[in-house]
Amino acid sequence: MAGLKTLTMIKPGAVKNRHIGAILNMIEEAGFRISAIKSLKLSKEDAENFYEEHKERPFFPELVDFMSSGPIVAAILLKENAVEDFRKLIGSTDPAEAEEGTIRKLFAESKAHNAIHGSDSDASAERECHFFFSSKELLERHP
Ligand code: IDP
Repeated sequence: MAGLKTLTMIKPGAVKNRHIGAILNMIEEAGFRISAIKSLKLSKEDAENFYEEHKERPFFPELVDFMSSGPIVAAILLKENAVEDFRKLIGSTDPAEAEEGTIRKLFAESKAHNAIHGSDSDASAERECHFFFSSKELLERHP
């Protein structure tokens, strides 16, 4: 059975451009329950660890610099089929390829500065939720 949770980050560009409220509204309107949420600034080391799987990619230094350039909002989202449904809501990595009405189409500035993150599998969601939240904050609630 598909998992019930996913992890999102509203990235520094979207926070700076004051899109937190609009993005959280879209997330709730799409049927996700926000079960944990916080605003914080990642260090370079935090960003390197979070995106460890991309460390050999040419864009890795740019990604780490961007993700540690300002505050982000991290949240755990609950819904049936959370990972797949949330990837649909955010759209393709490159906003030029994202469908109309998706969060990245509306708020991303570029492929590198693409407004929002969504876990790409249930295993990633599990790892990423623990990256940001303590066991007390990780209380399972029904979506
Ligand atoms: P995803 O976030 O849609 O799952 P990934 O391929 O996992 O996309 O890449 C992680 C993040 O790395 C992207 O969200 C984007 O911020 C950045 N990124 C991916 N590809 C490029 C690129 O070609 N140039 C610059 N940044 C990129």
